Amino acid sequence: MEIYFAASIRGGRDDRQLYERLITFLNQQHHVLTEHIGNPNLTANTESEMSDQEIRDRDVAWLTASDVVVAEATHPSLGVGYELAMAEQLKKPTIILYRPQVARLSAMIAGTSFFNRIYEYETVEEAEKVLERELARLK
Ligand code: 6IA
Repeated sequence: MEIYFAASIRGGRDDRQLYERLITFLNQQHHVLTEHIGNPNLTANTESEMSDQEIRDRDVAWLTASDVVVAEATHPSLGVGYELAMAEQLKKPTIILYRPQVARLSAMIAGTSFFNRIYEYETVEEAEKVLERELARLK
């Protein structure tokens, strides 16, 4: 399946290694359209050759083309919130993962009934198990 993986960039890169690990895991059986999210060279302040409008338009095209959206939503990010609202509009199957020990999920996400695949986890192994199970169900 084509997966749109969403996670914080300018919102902060504290969980960058976790994103990379989840993307590598997803790519074993699927195709992640947004591999750059795990890129160590992509910091919150990295200058891009693309304009913000080009980035936004490309991401919206990928989101539209994807089969499923996976969001690691522990670290608050305006971009991820925007993408999740768009996933709801487009009725994309959406898996949302977050670590409650680190942060509470926004009520705007937790309170949206369309998002019926919201999962808490602690370890990356737990997150991988959830992803494997949920993606198998969505196939
Ligand atoms: O507000 P944030 O930057 O945290 O938003 C992150 C989310 O928006 C991710 O899920 C991405 O899909 C999308 N996004 C935001 N910025 C970019 C980007 N470059 N490239 C691709 N997707 C993005 C930003 C410029 C960079 C060189 C810092």
